[in-house]
Amino acid sequence: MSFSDATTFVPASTAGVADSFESPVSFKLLYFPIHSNGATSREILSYGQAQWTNLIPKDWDREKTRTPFHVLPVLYIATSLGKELILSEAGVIEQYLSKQWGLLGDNEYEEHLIKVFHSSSASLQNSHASSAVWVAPETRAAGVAAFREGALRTWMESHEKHLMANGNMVTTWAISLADIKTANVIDHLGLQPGGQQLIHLIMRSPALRKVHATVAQSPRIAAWRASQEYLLLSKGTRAFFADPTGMTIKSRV
Ligand SMILES: N[C@@H](CCC(=O)N[C@@H](CS)C(=O)NCC(=O)O)C(=O)O
Repeated sequence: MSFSDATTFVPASTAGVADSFESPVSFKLLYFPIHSNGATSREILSYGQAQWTNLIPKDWDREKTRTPFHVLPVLYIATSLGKELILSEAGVIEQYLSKQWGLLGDNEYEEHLIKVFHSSSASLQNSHASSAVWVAPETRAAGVAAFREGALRTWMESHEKHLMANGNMVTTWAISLADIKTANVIDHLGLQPGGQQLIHLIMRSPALRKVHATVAQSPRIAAWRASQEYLLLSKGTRAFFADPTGMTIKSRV
């Protein structure tokens, strides 16, 4: 399945599409054949039992200029009025999709608190990428150690503190975007070379362990994770991060 040209994607006027943006009919999520920055959107689409297609680039070098910022993910939204609207940027896509299925809490303040936790967990993944992934192979082990003792410990301690203060150790809004993102980042770290050591450390935190388990037990997310499509993405993620600087994502498609 192909995707539309989004070289420029912002309509001159949003007045005519605002309503239909709020009543999407189906979605296409374009991302590489790995979990990483596509994981949370795919899980939200599965949670929402959306009609959605998991699109993978066929020839990224040629296709990238047809995306808004020449990076993925990109979400294509088919609306009830027969229009196609396009969103870019992982965090924005995840927040838009979360709104469709009540994953942003019950009021404006809850919504912003959920976005705070979502942003903090997304930052942890970015911090891992800059210190332990996109580095020279000979400095990777030192980068992983610095990440584990620095950003990861700080994130764990602060999230544990907030989650414990919530009483039930999970965000009080049942399952939320924040929970899904946190669980996805934990799983992302686990798929890295030597990631089991990071998982071992994270699982020593009862609150984070509970968030991770709560998301895994959500029936529709569990069904997506049991699918062949998901298992292939896990395989692709492991293979890609085994040698991220040695081969481009494109050549693994
Ligand atoms: N600011 C963007 C960054 C997206 C990004 O860096 N995507 C990477 C994959 S995770 C990408 O498309 N890389 C391919 C390339 O640069 O050619 C977002 O948050 O979505």
